[in-house]
Amino acid sequence: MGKLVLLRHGESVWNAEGLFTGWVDVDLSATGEAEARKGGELLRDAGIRPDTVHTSLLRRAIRTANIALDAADLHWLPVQRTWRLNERHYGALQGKNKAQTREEYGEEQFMVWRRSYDTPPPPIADDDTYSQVGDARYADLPPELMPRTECLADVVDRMLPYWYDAIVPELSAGRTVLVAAHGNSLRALVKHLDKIGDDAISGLNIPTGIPLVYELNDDFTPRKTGGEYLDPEAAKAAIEAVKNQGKK
Ligand code: DG2
Repeated sequence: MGKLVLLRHGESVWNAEGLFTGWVDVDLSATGEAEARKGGELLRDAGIRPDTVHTSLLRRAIRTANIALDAADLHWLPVQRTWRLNERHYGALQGKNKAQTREEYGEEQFMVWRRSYDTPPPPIADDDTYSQVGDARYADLPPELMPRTECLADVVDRMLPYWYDAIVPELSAGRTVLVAAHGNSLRALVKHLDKIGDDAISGLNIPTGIPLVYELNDDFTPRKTGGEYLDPEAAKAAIEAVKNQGKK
């Protein structure tokens, strides 16, 4: 059985500004680029050598994989990209400031939108500046699958087919697989791997740029629940920071 390495992209410019991002295709900040490089160095230093790479269709995950692989001298690895690893579509919240949203709607509603399992934010209008309707990269997506908003349950539903069809066969063949994706698409995958309940998943946060390694049993259950961050101390602090986003 191969190894699974999960990597949330480095800090994006909208992470730095405290904005809900979702499917908006923002770039990495300079800090995010440095985090991605560090992520690659952590892989290299731990002697973890992915055989294949999977990313979302979003620049922040694509560039993170490129930068990390370059740092690990693995820039030549084969890569597959899919909308199924995209960040959760944040609906009408895309482009909105997290702290202002929390202030306007209150902590409870803010956290329902951010972390509840099955309540999506209000849908985004097709003519909103931050809508992805009409974006060429989603041209092959059947129109009825194009999200206008998503809750985490929706992400689990659209991510799992890719997990079973594209990633599981590679792991079964003994390959080490790197998945470069997002806070919430990785929360969906970790929920599945660690069998985290619908309520408990609200407490899970994934830090930017720190590889999380899962050794798997033959039935794809993790040898160690929660996997292992390659820099556990940095992960602890960064997880706390993600948790507290939107608080002043
Ligand atoms: C963040 C996650 O996604 O935000 O969409 O704003 O991982 O692509 O930066 P990412 C966003 P939270 O759900 O943690 O607020």
